[in-house]
Amino acid sequence: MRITEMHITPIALGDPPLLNAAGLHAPYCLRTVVELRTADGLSGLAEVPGSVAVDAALAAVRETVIGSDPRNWQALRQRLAERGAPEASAARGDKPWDGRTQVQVFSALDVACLDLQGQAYGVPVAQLLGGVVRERVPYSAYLFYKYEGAGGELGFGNDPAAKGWDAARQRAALDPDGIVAQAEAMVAAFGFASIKLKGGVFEPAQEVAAMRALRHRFGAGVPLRLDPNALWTVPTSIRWGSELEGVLEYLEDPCRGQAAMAEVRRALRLPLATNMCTTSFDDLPGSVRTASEDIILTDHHFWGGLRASMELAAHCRTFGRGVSMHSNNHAGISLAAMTHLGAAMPNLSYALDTHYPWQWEDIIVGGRLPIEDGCVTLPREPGLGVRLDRAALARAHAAYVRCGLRERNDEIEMRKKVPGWTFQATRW
Ligand code: GKR
Ligand code: MG
Repeated sequence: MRITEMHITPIALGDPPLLNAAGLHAPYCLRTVVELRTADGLSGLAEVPGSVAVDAALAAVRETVIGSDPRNWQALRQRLAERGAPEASAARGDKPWDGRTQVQVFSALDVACLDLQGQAYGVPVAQLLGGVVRERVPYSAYLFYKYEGAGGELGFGNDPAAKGWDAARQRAALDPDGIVAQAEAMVAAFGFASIKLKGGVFEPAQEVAAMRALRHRFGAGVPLRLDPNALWTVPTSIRWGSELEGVLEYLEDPCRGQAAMAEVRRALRLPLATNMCTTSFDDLPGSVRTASEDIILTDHHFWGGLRASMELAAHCRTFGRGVSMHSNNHAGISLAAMTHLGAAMPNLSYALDTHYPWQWEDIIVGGRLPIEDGCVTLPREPGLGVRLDRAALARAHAAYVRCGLRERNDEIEMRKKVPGWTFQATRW
């Protein structure tokens, strides 16, 4: 089996004006779709966060990829590493999302090769990762403070006919009542049984009040999480974290770096999770030494693929960490990949994050994957179980060309609303 073609297609999908620690989401989120084709007519897919840097890094390895056997991933991985190894965690940057490039090349190729392998062997990717532990993978509602509007070509909330979640996705949510209303609509539409709020937007008191309002509305049976994306100091994290003891399932990245997280963790009776202080294998010795978190949120896009995330899960089991998953905006190929990983990970201890409800478009045959009772059912077909809708891909690529965005920059977007606004790595 030989890879004969590698296609790299940047796309843009509509994204509402969601607020976070680094500013505001642009009207489109960018993704890059990678397709590997084999001589015998198979097509293997992957999707990664989009940027010109990622696209260039993918294009730079095309010659290494072409001619490779996708069933021999470790051999291809080694050849790729000789050209440029995945970056260490220091290159992650200080934004809520991971700024590395090369590691996404490994992720994209790992996933697309697994998709090909699964199709060649007639089994789902989850079986290649070790076997299916659960057929229905639980996801969490992911709430955001947001401005009015839906983003993309829907035109900032000017669809008065929208109902249910489609209407709620357009509405502003800037205070605890708005967050509770958003949660009600999202839970009603998708049946989520856990709820996360993206914090780091308003002063801690306001975000803690929103968590209390959610607790009041949904009760102790619905686990809650808050993620200020490391914007709090250690004293702030301890002060407001102590208010959240008994309210949250876990507090995610209240402050920055393993030493600070470890200090907060020692002071609180509240589990801490991270996708910011322990983000790659070179962070694991520090995580063990400092005991910086209880739960590591893997993300196959940034740990180097699905197989790397399974390796991480084994470390988590060895060192007594819980494991779950982080997300950024994504389409159905990534949702399928995350679901195979969630289906195969024996020690998955929490519902996974997903931004999927915030988008309304997709690029896969059959349209959007359903989320029911808060779960995505593992696709049954061999490989990832999703196929490219080429007309939808062409539309999403045309949107990419038209929109002019070439990398994510939430600070620039925020300045359009709040002139002079600047990102601060630590704010409160
Ligand atoms: O989409 O604005 C966002 C999030 O802030 C995202 O970029 C983060 O990476 O969801 C993420 C997180 O858990 O930190
Ligand atoms: Mg996070």
